[in-house]
Amino acid sequence: MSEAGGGRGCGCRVPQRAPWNLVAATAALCLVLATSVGTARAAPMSREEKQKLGNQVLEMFDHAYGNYMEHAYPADELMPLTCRGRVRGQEPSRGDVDDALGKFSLTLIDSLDTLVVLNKTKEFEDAVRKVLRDVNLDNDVVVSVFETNIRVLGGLLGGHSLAIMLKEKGEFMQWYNDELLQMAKQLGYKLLPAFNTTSGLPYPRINLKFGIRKPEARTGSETDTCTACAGTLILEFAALSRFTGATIFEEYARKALDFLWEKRQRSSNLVGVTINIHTGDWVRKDSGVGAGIDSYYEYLLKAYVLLGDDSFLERFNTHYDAIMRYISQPPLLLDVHIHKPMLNARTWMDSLLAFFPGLQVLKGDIRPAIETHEMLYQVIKKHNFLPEAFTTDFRVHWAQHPLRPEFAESTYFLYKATGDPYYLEVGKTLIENLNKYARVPCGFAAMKDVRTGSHEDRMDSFFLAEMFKYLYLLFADKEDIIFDIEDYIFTTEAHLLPLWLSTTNRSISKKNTTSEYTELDDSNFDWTCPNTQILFPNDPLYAQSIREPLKNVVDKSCPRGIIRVEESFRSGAKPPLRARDFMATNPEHLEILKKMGVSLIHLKDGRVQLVQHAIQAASSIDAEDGLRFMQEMIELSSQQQKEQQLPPRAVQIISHPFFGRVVLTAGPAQFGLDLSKHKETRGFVASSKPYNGCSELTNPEAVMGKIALIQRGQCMFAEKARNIQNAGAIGGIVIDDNEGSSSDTAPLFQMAGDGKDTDDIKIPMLFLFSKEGSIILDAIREHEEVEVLLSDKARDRDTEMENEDQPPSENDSQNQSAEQLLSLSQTFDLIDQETPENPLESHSESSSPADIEEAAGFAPSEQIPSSTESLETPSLDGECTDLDNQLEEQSETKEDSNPNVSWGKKAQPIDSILADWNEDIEAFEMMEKDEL
Ligand code: DMJ
Repeated sequence: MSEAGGGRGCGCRVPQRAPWNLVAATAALCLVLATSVGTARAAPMSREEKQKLGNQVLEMFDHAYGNYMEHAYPADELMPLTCRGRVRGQEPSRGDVDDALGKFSLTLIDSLDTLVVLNKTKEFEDAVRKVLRDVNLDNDVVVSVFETNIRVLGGLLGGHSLAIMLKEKGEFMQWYNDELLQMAKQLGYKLLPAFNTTSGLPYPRINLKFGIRKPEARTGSETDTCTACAGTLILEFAALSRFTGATIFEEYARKALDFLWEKRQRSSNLVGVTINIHTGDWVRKDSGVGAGIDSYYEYLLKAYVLLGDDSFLERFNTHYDAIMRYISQPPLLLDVHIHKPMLNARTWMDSLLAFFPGLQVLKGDIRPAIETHEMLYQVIKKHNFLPEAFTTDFRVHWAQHPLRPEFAESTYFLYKATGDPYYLEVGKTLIENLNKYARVPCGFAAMKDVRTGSHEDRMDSFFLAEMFKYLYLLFADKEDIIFDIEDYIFTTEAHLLPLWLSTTNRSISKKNTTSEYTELDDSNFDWTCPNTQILFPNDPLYAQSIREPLKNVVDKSCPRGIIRVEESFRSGAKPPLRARDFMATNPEHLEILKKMGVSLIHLKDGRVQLVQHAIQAASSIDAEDGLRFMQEMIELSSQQQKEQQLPPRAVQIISHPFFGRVVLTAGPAQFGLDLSKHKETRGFVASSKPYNGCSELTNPEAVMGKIALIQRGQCMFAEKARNIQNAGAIGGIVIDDNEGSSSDTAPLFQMAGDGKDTDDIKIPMLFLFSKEGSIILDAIREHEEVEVLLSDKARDRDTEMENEDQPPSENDSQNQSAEQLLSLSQTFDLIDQETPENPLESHSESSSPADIEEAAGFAPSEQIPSSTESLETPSLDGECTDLDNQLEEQSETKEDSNPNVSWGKKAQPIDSILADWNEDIEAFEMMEKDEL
């Protein structure tokens, strides 16, 4: 990162148009600085410790890169579980994710400049030769323009930038003659047909060989693209133009940016997530800083840094002001609607926004960066990784984690800005978690479910391009890197482009950009502080003082709505009442309700009905507040119903040759032993007879003391459980009878009881879809004796079981004792709310062969109800204290009951482990067709 740009217009001032919270933040800062002496902080890390961690990063990189080169190259990516290359067309399609793969040895190209940063100059030289010798950019394959730009074009340019740097130093790359740049230029020309639209926004995909629209191209009919997809080209394209003198690339990228800027929503200055490339209409009008938009903002600021063009800074600052006004709700960043920016568009955040604190450092706005980063770190501490999406009260929304680097990126930049060793400790945790949970014998595997620890057979190229770079740089001192990193800017894929490009081939002037810009005055630098290498060298306690109030923000989270202080500041009224805070017994709340046009009716059965009539509100602002209040109440109710649901469980195969490496995501049961409260159940598996488990078992001797496998269907789940329990089974796994079903493609559900008392069922019961179930069935066929562990979360196969597991989400639920009934007299059709994924539906087994499944009583409706629908809402009072106590109690119980689990792997000699692993790989290969 260069600090050059952020340094313009120095002066860390209170912004003139500052929202209330930032003014307060600035005021608080003075107070904090005066009182922070003596506040506990992370101890400084010794040079030895930093070097040790740096070496660990190097070893991890070798493990990832070495396995890619040995087992996958020249394929695009490594499949670390099956230890082979991912070749597009030879594997089942994963949809859009595969559009990054162009049969151009993606991981090798994406890793080029990482090799130099990590001081692996010889390997770099060798890698460049391989790229020049082996890579073909003319494949008949449809690729994403965005991904090809940031990973391949960026990778080639980063490689070229460091190749010429090394050549100039005189020791390495003496033979190099701009060959990578020539390849980059070739690729640049291949991408240009994508820009053949009236808007200048590129098509999202292109055929590397046939371009767009030709019959052979198989692409070109798309109408929409994401904002980031169209707005994340300028760094690579401008660098290509300036390196080569061919101005066309920079011109095209500028034109696309100009169009997006023109299309911003003028009243909010926000952009939507997707746009029609022909009409310029916003297709998705929600707006955040994560998926779909993220790097558009990043590239505006970095384009200013790299190209020195004020127009980019002015645009960035305009957007940033809007982001801080509407989206930033520290420590959260929440999507809003571009036309109604005071309305949240989601109740969850995606993991891509974790880059934003890093960008805020570049901007010079450190305080919110520290806050958001701290919140994200606490989510990570809870789940080991950042789940792809998590709710505003920090529950998992999408459980995958494809080893994304954004959080490491922000950690690095915050360390650079603050010098606070706390961020080194954060980096250390990231390293530990990667080694403990993602490392497999053949690389690092993405997490399929952070809650269970199950893996996916993928290691994305960005893991090598970004993660290792940022982690290594975090611990490196200046002398550990063979060049001055400050002379370069990081692209969104962490490729390095030299800052001297700003003065090279500047033939593209502002003539191609919109001409509305005036000379920037001071107000354009509101929020901007001088961004020197260490922003607070004399006050390392600064960051600590900002983190301190947030230290329990996730663990002790009492789900709350977000208070929109700006709104109340604007109207001069009290902040609008949030659904979370509402108490039907509070006279003040009732008064606010009345003002908002919401009336409250006490029903005979003690419940309460809420009805809103906008025309009865005191003003249009109050009516809007009322509308939002009702909307929040619905979301709250739906969320809390969801919280009652049980999280997924894990079935882990622990016997030879699996040794815990195979973890299957399983659905829980609403009856039987609760695995989140009790220690896990471990046992050998045996099929029951009859296999459907719907009558007394004819093979009790086979299932006695074992975990019985039963097929789904024909009778209720509870009936199956009773039959196997009577036969002496210690647990049961129900396997779906719908062939081909998988937790990859179908939402998991929990097995409901039979509507009667199920207290007699004492054994744990889990559900596996057919594909996961067949892994166990195949294992029995192959190995006869198969031992599994049924638990709430996969256990670490190498070490003792973790003691600090999550509190079960069923207990996160709010106290439901005092029911309130909410009904609405208004249909909220003006809110195009995204329907959140329902992670766990609830099913009851049908007794009919047709297998009719009904949602259990408390399965939530995700729909916004119409006027006649009603919702149960929980007690809204006093839940925080109770919840905290519950959680503490639970974690104590858990610690007490957790035994150590060891598979004896530690005692195994290395040869035997390798032999086991080979067998393991064979087993995986057998499962290949099942898309493990
Ligand atoms: C990377 O490819 C880039 O950082 C991109 O901007 C979005 N995120 C992925 C990694 O998560």
